[in-house]
Order: sequence, then structure tokens, then C-alpha cells
Amino acid sequence: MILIKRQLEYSGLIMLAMLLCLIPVSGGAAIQGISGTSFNFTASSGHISAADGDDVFFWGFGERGKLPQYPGPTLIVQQGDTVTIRLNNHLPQNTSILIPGFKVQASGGTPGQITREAPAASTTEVVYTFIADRPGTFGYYSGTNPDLQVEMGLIGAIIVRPSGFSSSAPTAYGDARTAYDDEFLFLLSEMDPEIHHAVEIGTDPVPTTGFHPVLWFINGRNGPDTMSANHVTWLPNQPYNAMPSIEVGKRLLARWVGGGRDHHPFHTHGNNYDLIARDGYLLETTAGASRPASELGTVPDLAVSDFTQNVAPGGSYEGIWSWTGAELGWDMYGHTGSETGVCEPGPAPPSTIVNGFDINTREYCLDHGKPLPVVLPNAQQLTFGGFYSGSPFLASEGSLPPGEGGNNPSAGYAFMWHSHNEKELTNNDIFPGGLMTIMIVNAPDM
Ligand SMILES: [Cu+2]
Repeated sequence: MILIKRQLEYSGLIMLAMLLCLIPVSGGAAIQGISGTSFNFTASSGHISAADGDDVFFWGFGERGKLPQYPGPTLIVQQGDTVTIRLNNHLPQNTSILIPGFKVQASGGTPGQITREAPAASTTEVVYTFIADRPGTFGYYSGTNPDLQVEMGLIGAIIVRPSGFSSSAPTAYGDARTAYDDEFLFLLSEMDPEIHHAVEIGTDPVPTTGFHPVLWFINGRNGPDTMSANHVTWLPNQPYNAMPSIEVGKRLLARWVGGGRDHHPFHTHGNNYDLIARDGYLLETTAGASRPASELGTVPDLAVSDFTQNVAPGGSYEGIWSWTGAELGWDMYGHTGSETGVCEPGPAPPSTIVNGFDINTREYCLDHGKPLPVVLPNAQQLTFGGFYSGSPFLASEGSLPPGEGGNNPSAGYAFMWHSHNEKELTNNDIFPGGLMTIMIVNAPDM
């Protein structure tokens, strides 16, 4: 009953979060970004909306001619591509881009301490070129006054697809053990608004050693804004949401990137994940070193099962997560066992039951027909969350009082995914919020 126990552990937190998160769920785990090999960026300033109501001045990368973003555009490229980023800069300081993990050639612009820079308030370009010679998840960051400029928002992510990538049968590393059904990016960061306000009023130099973040972000948004749709009009500089969903039993590839100055422990409720890679390197023994490939199973042989991923500044991590309902001890579809065609192997092969699951419903057949082990209180004794469908059963909706529910129209199971550092579940001391979102597990074919 580990799953149940974990769900109960934060039930109060989840209930509060659900009460406050009255935002329709827009489904689908997909990574927003721009694909190609040649990108034109401008660094400029704007304001982001924090979920405590603050309006925070920031510096961001954006596609030229468009608004600066927090985080900058996610670049999606193919292994082997020669990638070019041309950067100019409307900010009052020089700026630049570092892409840890690749050999980057810089030309144009002006020399800087770490790399060549785009001069302040100028149309002069600096050009960064690299060969995306290995697949994985990577960050990019300002390489100029990074204590200030990373804090101000000059960060982003790069995803490199493996050679031979097929969107119909995707893998993270071109290796069957890294196959996935859906993927999602979690770029984690934090801000100290005092620094941003100092920059906005022209303080020079801006002190950064007193760094005291009070805002925490996934993909540039605080909870509960993490759950609003991509590209909502009221968050024009924060286009990416963080609202993952997946069908029961399918494999979600989580891509985590440390985008700020602090570590963030990211906790997946519902199930452990298998950490399969760090910093673009699979967690595997050298080919042939210890085991034949046939023994390596569904994840690389050094993969680690865990429930909280420490995401370090500048680091990246990939994990495979899924949720099946196996061994709950009750039938998650509320079946009584008398249904025809469910968890029945049929008269002739091929069986529709594989590894204990009905392949059509993903129902765990050893629990088929088992009742929910508790008696639900009646509606007058319940407090409802925005994600409750009115029923404890997957893909089943029950009646709710007027105005309740509505954020989970497919009646999936909702799991809070969040920082395990509790202060990071606030927006400037207001709970709940911060580094927090909800993962929805849906029945098949939703
Ligand atoms: Cu929790």
C-alpha cells in the first residue's frame, strides 16, 4: 500500500492545492519549443507574472521580433545537426550564451570573460555554433555576470533527439530501453524579486550576494499558473506550462533541468521513476562490460528507482515514470467482476491479458472485481477539490455539488508533483504554490 500511503501523506496539502487551483486542465504531455538548426535570439527585458500577484522585471532570451521569455525558447534539434544561435542584445549589459555539454564556437560580438558576448543595447550579433553530437536534455545559460543574469532569467533548455528518431516510436537515446510514449520538460528555477526590483530602478552595481529566493518556478511559472494552458494570453512572457498527463500504464519521459542557482528536490507522487540518464549520459555499464544486452531489461542497467530527483544547478536528468494501478488491492475501474470481455483472455490466442493487465483497459486483472476497501462519506461530509471527478474510480464521473470539480474532465487520477523542499511550495510566503503541479493519469484513449 505504498501508493496509498504516499497519497495520504500530503492529502491536506493536495486538498488545499486543489481547492485553489480552479483552472481547466489542458491535456497532453508535449514539449513546447522551436525546432530547426538556425535560431535568431534577442535578449531583452520585460515583466513576468508571479502567482502572488507580483509583476517581476526580468531579462530573457526570445525569438527575434517576439517577446522575451522566461525561460527562453526550448530548442529541439536532431543529433548530428550543426546548430547556430545568433544573438543580439537590447539589455543595458553585455550578455552571452553558454551551452554546457557541447563544444561551442563563438564568433562576432565582443570578447567576454567566458565566451564572446553580444554588446549591450546594440544590433551587433554574436554567433554560437555547435554540433549536437549526442542526444539528451541540456540547459543554456548566460555566461556573462551569471550571478545576476541567470537570476534575471537568461536561461533555457535544449533537447537533442537521437539519430534515427521517430515520433511514432520515440526514444530518448536511440536505445529501446529509453523508449517512451510521452515526454515532458521540467525546467526548475527560482527568483529573488528584490534583485529584480533593484535592477528595474537602475541600482548599479546590483548586490547579488544576499540572494534570498521567495519564488520558485517550473518552466517559468509558479504554481498554480503551472497548470494553465500553454501560451495563455495573460502570461505573454511565460508561454510554457507544466501540466503533464499520460495514459495509465504508458511510459512518461521526464526531462529535468536545473535552471537557477539552487538545488531543487523534485518529487513524483503516485510512483517511483527510473532515473535513466544524467547530463546526457545513460546510466549504464560500458557496452558488454557486465551483462549481455538481453539482460538489461526495460531501462539501462544502472538506472536508479527513486521518488525525489535532486536537480542541481546546471544539471540535467531523465527518468521514466508510469502508473499502472497494479496491487492497489481494489479495482480502479470499479468493476464488479461480472463484466464480459474485461480481464478474460478469450477462447483463443493471442490473449488480451499480458503481465496481469487487460491490454484494452489496462486494468490489473488480479484486482479485477475487488471493491474499494472503504465506505465513502456522503457528499455533505466531503470537501471537494477541483480535480475530483465525483468518483474514486478511473474514468468514472459521479455527481458533484454545483460549482465543484471541473478541472479533470477525463476523470483521471491526479498526483501532485512538487518540490520536496517545503518552503518552495509557496509564492512569497503564500501557500500553496511555487514549484508544484499536478500529473493526471488517464484511462486509455482519453
Ligand atoms: Cu508530496
